[in-house]
Amino acid sequence: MKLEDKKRVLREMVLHRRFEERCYQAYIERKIGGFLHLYPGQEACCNGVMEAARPGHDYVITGYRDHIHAIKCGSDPKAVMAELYGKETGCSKGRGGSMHIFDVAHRFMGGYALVGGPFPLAAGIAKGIQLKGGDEISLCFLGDAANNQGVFHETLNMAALWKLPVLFVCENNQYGIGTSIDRSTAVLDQYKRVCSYGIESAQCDGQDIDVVYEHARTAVDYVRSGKGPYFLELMTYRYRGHSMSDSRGYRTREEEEVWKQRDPINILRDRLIATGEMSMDDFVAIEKETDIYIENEVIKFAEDSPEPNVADLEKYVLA
Ligand SMILES: Cc1ncc(C[n+]2csc(CCOP(=O)(O)OP(=O)(O)O)c2C)c(N)n1
Ligand SMILES: [Mg+2]
Repeated sequence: MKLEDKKRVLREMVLHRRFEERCYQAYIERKIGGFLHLYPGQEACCNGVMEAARPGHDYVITGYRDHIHAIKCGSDPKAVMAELYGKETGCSKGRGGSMHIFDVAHRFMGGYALVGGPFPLAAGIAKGIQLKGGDEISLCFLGDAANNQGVFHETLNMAALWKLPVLFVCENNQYGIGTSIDRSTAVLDQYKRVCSYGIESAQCDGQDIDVVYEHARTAVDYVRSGKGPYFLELMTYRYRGHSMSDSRGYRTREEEEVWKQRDPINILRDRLIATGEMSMDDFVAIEKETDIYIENEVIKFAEDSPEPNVADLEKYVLA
């Protein structure tokens, strides 16, 4: 990644972290309802892969932990926050909420609540690209536990058979809700599971964005050149609970601390400081500017936006 890009991405990752932490606060204040799955700890995954791809041009689909993927594709953080607030100005007009961020204009093809649901949709998008002859690729970001759904295997088979331009990104954060991967999954290395379909794959550190970026470049280039699907497994960790009602009784605080020692934002920040590209004061200033932006623009927009009109209840409902 070029130096200028690294500085920009650090700023973006700070926005992603603070945006999510502000969502947590808004949920406690009962401004946001329903389910809320947060992304802190995993920022290098989405950012590293998307820096190697073409946000807004390539199609992206993911599960319910979806706010940051949408923002990375180009969605306005204000429209994402308004969606979480259930407001008419939200990117799904307040009808979707946290798990159903959607922004076709930026080719963010949605967050989905069904675990594994996006697998065949990502393959379908890739088939569409193939039929039209475009140079886009389809990116499918999902968790480790999603790989235990039958649809994972059906999708891999067809994707390999038809050489579809789809990159599967497994954000392996070691848990599916409160179940650790070693209690749910027979083969712990997810990237090995796709070998039986003849799909190229790799596994790497998901906390260091430079490592993610380099692996993602190989993966993206492979898929875009028409060779078929690729599966990239990123080893990562979510700091907060699965959703909001999760006291994390299934894991130790010591384990969490070990992962926080390798925080993706700190890794990039410290590298830029070590090479003299920025100072700690510069970083603190970025955090402050970000907080002001989130408060004065993002939150304000969501707060000030109108609720959906009750008379419009059936609008946008397809039956
Ligand atoms: C089809 C289906 N089965 C079960 C659930 C309940 N559920 C919600 S999240 C989840 C775990 C998913 O974990 P993972 O794929 O690792 O993603 P992560 O939350 O760790 O990002 C489960 C079982 C669901 N939403 N959909
Ligand atoms: Mg998981």
